[in-house]
Amino acid sequence: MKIYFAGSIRGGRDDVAVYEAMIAWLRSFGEVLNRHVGDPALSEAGDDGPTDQYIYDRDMAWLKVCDLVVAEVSVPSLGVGYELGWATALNKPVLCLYRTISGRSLSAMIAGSPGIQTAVYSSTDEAERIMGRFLREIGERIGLPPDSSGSPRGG
Ligand code: 6IA
Repeated sequence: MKIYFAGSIRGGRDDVAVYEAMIAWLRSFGEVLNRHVGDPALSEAGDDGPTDQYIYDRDMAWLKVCDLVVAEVSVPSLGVGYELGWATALNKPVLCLYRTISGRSLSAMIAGSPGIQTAVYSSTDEAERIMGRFLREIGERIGLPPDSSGSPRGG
């Protein structure tokens, strides 16, 4: 199962530890294509790689081939919003995870999108339960074997 993980980079790196933990967990279920989103060494400047166009082209290519998208959207990010717009246009299954921080409400363009499942969570355990359900549901829908559709490998 190819998983596209979206999380804020230039929008702010406050949640990088959350992304890192989610990506580590998701990697038991499949290949996380853009796992550097959870790399603490990748700063808010997001400029420690090749050119912006290279990043754009590579991420769009990954978005097109992924089986599903998981996004952590608590820290608002233009790039994540853009990816979610494309993901829904490409008919990819999308799960958005959201914590209510700073009293901010999630954008209506995400919360109101019929192509996006949105879930509010408040702990790592809860996020993992929500992601597990989503992976199982999509795994069954696209006919992937159990070890890559919601049950940890080897367990
Ligand atoms: O607007 P933002 O930068 O917050 O957008 C974040 C989203 O855009 C993430 O979900 C990523 O998929 C994508 N994105 C933005 N910048 C990068 C990036 N920069 N690397 C990968 N994905 C990115 C660093 C370059 C890398 C080669 C180390």
